[in-house]
Amino acid sequence: MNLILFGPPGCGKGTQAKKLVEGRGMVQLSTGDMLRAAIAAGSELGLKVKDIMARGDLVPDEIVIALIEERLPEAEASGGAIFDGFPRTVAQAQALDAMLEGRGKRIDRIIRLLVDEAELLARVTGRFEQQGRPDDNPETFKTRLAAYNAQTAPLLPYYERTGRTREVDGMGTMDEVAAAIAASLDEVQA
Ligand code: B4P
Repeated sequence: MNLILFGPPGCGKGTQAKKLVEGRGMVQLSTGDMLRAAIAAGSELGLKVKDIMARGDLVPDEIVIALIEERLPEAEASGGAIFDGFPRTVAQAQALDAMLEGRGKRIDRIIRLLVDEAELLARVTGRFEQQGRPDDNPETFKTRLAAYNAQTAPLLPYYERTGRTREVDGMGTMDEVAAAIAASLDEVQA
């Protein structure tokens, strides 16, 4: 099964993806984690994206599409992929569909996590205080939210047309949200 966790920064995509990896043996494909690893390693890619991410802007489509393409075989060999933070633009969604189609696969479920803006800000600010991730400061968070609203939210109608999108209340505890996601995935597998 291939799943997209969809929603604004701080809605719980990364948190829930990790739970699914533990519970279902799926592979988490987080473009944010891959980009942060490249920055930490000081690679050419890391140098290219460091300032873009620190500003809260999206990195160019071709970079993240290539990162995902490289990891698809690994996900296919396991229980499937959890796309976390990808796709974030219509061009990325189209590229993902083409890559999966070429492999005889598709996106089986899109889970949209619903969390209000005050809660998003509280979560990201909390993580900034604990971990100091540069793009989690309240000012940069505004830019990330604006990028989500302008470039990523327009993907919703694209996926709604497939009939495979489900909304999950992301305001509960991590375990409550995980249970709601599990119920939605069991429906696909039933
Ligand atoms: P990401 O790493 O994807 O960051 P994100 O959208 O903020 O999601 P994240 O996974 O961090 O948050 P989560 O909800 O898990 O992207 C970072 C940057 O990378 C982007 O701004 C962009 O520059 C670049 N990028 C990445 N992918 C890209 C792409 N495809 N195209 C272009 N650019 C790309 O967690 C947030 C916090 O909430 C955590 O501290 C967590 O503990 C807490 N939390 C989660 N669930 C909770 C709950 N139920 N209750 C209470 N707290 C909760």
